[in-house]
Amino acid sequence: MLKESSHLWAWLCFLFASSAQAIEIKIQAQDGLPLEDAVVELVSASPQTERLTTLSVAQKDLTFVPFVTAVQKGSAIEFPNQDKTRHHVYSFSPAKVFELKLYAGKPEAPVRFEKSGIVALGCNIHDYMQAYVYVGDSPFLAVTNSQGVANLLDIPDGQYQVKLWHPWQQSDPAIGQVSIPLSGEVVFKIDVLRQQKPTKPKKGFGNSY
Ligand SMILES: [Cu+2]
Repeated sequence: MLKESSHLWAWLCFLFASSAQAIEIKIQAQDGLPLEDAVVELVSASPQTERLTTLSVAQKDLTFVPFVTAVQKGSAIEFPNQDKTRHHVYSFSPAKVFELKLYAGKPEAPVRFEKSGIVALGCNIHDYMQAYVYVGDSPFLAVTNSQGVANLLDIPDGQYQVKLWHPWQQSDPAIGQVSIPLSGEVVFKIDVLRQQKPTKPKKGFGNSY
């Protein structure tokens, strides 16, 4: 009887152990302060099902919102224009070369990102508009919020490599490791040169739009 119940217990433990978790990973700059707009990608050695999404990078007040977006390759992004002026969004990055010629409102089709890498976005009309799309191989991706926290949902238990990226990084961040479920708080650091996020220039420039 004792033996059977311990079997049952082992089976229950197995059920729980093979679940998926919502986890938090904290990213700091080298000064220990929280770092916003950092990409966290968890890479598993075992194959994972795709989690393709369609996200949105808006143009609002002559600024791309959000500044950094992360998607799995094969996913799409819409570029709605919420300004009164027209924008002309483009990228010359090898991971995705495209342009959405001058438009107002919503362009006809979302742009699909098929190749992993960093895509730098610009606008032909407004040079100061800049943003980034991180296209990852893995389905497990998140961008840190203003508290420097990346919220990753439904991560299957197991071992992962942690790849990090930030637009202001001064060198490629070291690749970390995590084991899910996490056993405590996980913090990684990225060495960045802090800057202002791109916004429209102050008075006297851009007001005519
Ligand atoms: Cu523009």
